Amino acid sequence: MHINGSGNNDAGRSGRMDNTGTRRLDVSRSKFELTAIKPEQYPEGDLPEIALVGRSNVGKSSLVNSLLNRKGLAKVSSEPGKTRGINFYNVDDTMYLVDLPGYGYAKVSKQEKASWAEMIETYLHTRRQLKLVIMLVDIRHTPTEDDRLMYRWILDRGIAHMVIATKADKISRGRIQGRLSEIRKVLGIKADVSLTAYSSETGQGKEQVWRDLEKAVLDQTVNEQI
Ligand SMILES: Nc1nc2c(ncn2[C@@H]2O[C@H](COP(=O)(O)OP(=O)(O)OP(=O)(O)O)[C@@H](O)[C@H]2O)c(=O)[nH]1
Ligand SMILES: [Mg+2]
Repeated sequence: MHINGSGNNDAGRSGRMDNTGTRRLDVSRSKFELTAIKPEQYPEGDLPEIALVGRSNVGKSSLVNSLLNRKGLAKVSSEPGKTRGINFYNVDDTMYLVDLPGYGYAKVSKQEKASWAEMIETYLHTRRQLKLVIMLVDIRHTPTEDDRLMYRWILDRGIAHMVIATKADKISRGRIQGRLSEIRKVLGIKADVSLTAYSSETGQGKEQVWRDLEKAVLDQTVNEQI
């Protein structure tokens, strides 16, 4: 399979083969499918899933829109706490991008925080279709305690993952490598785990991320034993 995430759709529609005989993914055929609060509501079927985790306001929903070249598909807001349930985006009937609620949002009640944490953990820990977690951090900031806890949780459970440093357009190009090194150090990201600077505004990093996703979708599942 080759994912055509560039916005150039000359590769054709779902199921068409390119001249090397591999199937091409047409990201223009993406749609919001459903919002789930509990596992019974997750989509049926066996499509591979790629989940986005990160603090509230870090840019998860913007990343969905950017990767799928669709401005208003996922709801974006400058107010943290926009995405509340687990939102499933069907990409060309081939995979789902799964937008999880953000953590670390101070303005919600303790109870609501606990229920979001449970929603996120239940999904990550039990979902058989989950292939990869994308953890997002803001390139401008040192990862927070919440980020470190989240990342440790991913590591402890052996969940296949990659990290994206968002809002790269907000710093100068010359500062990007330094920020990535610091994030890698603070979170303890191993050398073989990809860490990509991304901008949903300019599309910087998009090709690299699609390449990583393509590989992940072809790989083993995270919760294989389930
Ligand atoms: N400049 C810039 N702004 C961004 C980028 N990504 C997101 N933003 C902005 O950051 C704010 C939050 O973006 P969202 O995509 O809603 O963040 P989220 O992680 O989905 O937030 P929750 O749903 O609250 O968890 C919005 O105002 C976006 O326009 C980026 O790459 N560059
Ligand atoms: Mg969101």
